[in-house]
Amino acid sequence: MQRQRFKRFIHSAGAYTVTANLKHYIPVKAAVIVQDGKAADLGNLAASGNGGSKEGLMRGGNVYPDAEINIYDAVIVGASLNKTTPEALAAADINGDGSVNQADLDLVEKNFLAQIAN
Ligand SMILES: [Ca+2]
Ligand SMILES: [Ca+2]
Repeated sequence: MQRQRFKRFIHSAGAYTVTANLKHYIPVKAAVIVQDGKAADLGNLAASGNGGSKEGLMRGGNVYPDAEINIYDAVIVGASLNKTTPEALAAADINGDGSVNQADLDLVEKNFLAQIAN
């Protein structure tokens, strides 16, 4: 997982959707209303309500740290399914919920599919 912080920006008044795309991570996006001449604070763009994790991190899937999401990542998560050892959690608990389960494998799949769609 990777923490992304965004500071304030000033733009023309209106409603915007701000999207963060980072290679190997599932995009997050948030709606923001900008008032004329005022700065808009996005807060944590990777908050859970924007598609990020409950810790406010972008969700990834690149657990085998090569240049892509592929079968190696799925194998690592699959081999750690239902394990709660510190090693398994460090290696494959992608969403940081304290267990390695289908949700983590789903993140690998979702990120893999997003990657090949781009
Ligand atoms: Ca990988
Ligand atoms: Ca998990």
